[in-house]
Amino acid sequence: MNSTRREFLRYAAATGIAAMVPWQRVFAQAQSPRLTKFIQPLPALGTGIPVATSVPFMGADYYQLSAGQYTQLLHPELSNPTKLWGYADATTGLHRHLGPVIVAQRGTPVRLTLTNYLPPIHPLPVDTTLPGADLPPNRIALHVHGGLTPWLSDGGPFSWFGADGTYGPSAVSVPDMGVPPPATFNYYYPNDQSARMVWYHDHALGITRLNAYAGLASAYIIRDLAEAALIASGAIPSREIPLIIQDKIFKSVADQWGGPGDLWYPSEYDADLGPATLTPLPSPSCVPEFFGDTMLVNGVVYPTAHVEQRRYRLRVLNACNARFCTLRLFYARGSTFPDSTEPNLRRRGPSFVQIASEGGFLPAPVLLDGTRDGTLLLAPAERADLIVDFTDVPVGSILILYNDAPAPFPSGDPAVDFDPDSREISPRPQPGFGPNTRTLLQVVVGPRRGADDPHAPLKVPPVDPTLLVPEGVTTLPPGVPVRDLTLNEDFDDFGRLIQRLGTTEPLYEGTFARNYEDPPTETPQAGAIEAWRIFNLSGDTHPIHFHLVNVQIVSRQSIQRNRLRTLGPARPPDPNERGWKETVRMNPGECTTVIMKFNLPATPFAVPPSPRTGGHEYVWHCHILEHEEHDMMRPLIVV
Ligand SMILES: [Cu+2]
Repeated sequence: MNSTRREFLRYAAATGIAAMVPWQRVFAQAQSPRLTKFIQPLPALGTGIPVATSVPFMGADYYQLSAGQYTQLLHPELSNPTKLWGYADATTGLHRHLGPVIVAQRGTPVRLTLTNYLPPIHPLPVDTTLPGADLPPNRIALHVHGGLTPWLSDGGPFSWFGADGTYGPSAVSVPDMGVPPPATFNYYYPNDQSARMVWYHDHALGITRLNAYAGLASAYIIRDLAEAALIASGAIPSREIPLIIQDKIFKSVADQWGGPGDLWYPSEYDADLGPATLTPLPSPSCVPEFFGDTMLVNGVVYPTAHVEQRRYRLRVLNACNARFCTLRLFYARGSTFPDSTEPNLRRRGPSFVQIASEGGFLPAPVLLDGTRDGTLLLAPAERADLIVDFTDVPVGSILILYNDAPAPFPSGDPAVDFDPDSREISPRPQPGFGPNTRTLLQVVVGPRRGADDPHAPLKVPPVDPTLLVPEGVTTLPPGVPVRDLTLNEDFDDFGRLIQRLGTTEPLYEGTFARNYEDPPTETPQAGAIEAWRIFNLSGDTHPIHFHLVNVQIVSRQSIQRNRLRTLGPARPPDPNERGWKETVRMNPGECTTVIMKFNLPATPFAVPPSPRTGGHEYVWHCHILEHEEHDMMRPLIVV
């Protein structure tokens, strides 16, 4: 049982709201079919995951992408190919789940034309009571997550465009490329950022969680000369494997949204989760979080990677809607099925050395040795750039990439991981098969073929740009303006759980929470430095994502229960949270202080203000997509 949520609800009960939360109900109401683990190869960049192609145009790399519906068999034992929405290179029209990846160079802008071919019926249940969700469901807004992007190309929720030629109130296409044809939109990305892996995904108002889950997401890799020099010297391995992690549920039986093999997504809110004061509840209804039961890496269900006895660079992205992941390698229990698919938790595999996060290279590499304190934790949208050395792993060894993060985080119940070793699940999950959210990837180690790679001492370039607060310091520089903000959990008009951002001034009775569409309150000046102290008054850890800016975590500090008062010492960020980030875990009962500078990107055209809000319209929000959409997002308007 989720003890913090239970605690929260006990608090709610003490204040007059009676509620009970059976943990099972937080989770899936349907279950994926049994699928054999690790019988498909891991798609690699360029050979399984397509890379988008570009042509030179107007001083930029020019991409033409389309968004459309297609089907793909994601596991040979699924009874049918899965109906997906996704991006495709318009020059090939080839759709593949999680493609195409954009590879950009620092200093070379990208121009992108996206054409919307999506059909008017969404493949997933749409709750039309969410703000904006009563509009046609085939609306899209392409957001480069982690990009330093002019607001009009940021793909914010109100910058959507429909397949029917309609546009959202903040949709402003790039001004120097002419008026785009209907159902088409032009974007401009300066790429004036150091090397890093960002990603792009849909962000349209009211349907972001569904569009991203249906497949509108891919990676966007920015390279630069400093990184190239480190690779050439052998300080960073040249063999690079992206690992994009997602959790899904596949239908076993047909329903009104699709047939067996299609993606399942909840359509009913469980009244036991909250007081549910209004009945009937909306149907379809949003849910507090979506947790899948079947894990995909690079778009493939339970894949296998074959590596040589060498060093590799793994570029990990948690692209789940709500699931956190803890990641480490264990040796498999044995070499024959099903032991080859399950970890031996007493035998740790090679360590990770983390060299970069969302905002580029860390100030120093961080060893993650797979012990309890040396486990990589990634919330939705967080990234980790890892070096793993398989040189001394015996040929023929089988390793399992293992995750045991509770869902919801941090206090979910491990019994719902479909762990075959759990005594709490009946019937017991079977070793060797999904559903199972603990085993993500099998790695088979083979002999090195060809020459060894160049080796150089592992080092990383200086953090770019220089940090605003020196490392090891948990106090703010004098004179920096501080905003106090809040993360809140209560109930919406139907009595459903709702998560919202807020200030410390109540706009509504009994809560600091504000709706996304309430007037903007975070309106920094362009070029200003600000510190935000964000008090988490809810029961969950929220990965808070900032558009436009990278932030530096200054400290985390305990807070007095449900009060805006800090207690005890300020703790520095974890070693692998130093440097720049744009998605920051904010834990329950803590105040997280971040500092950032609101620089706007340079563009070859004049950037008009947002017609809807004025200024440069961005957002900040929780990246648990079900939270973001209901309604944990606020405008960020740079003036
Ligand atoms: Cu959240």
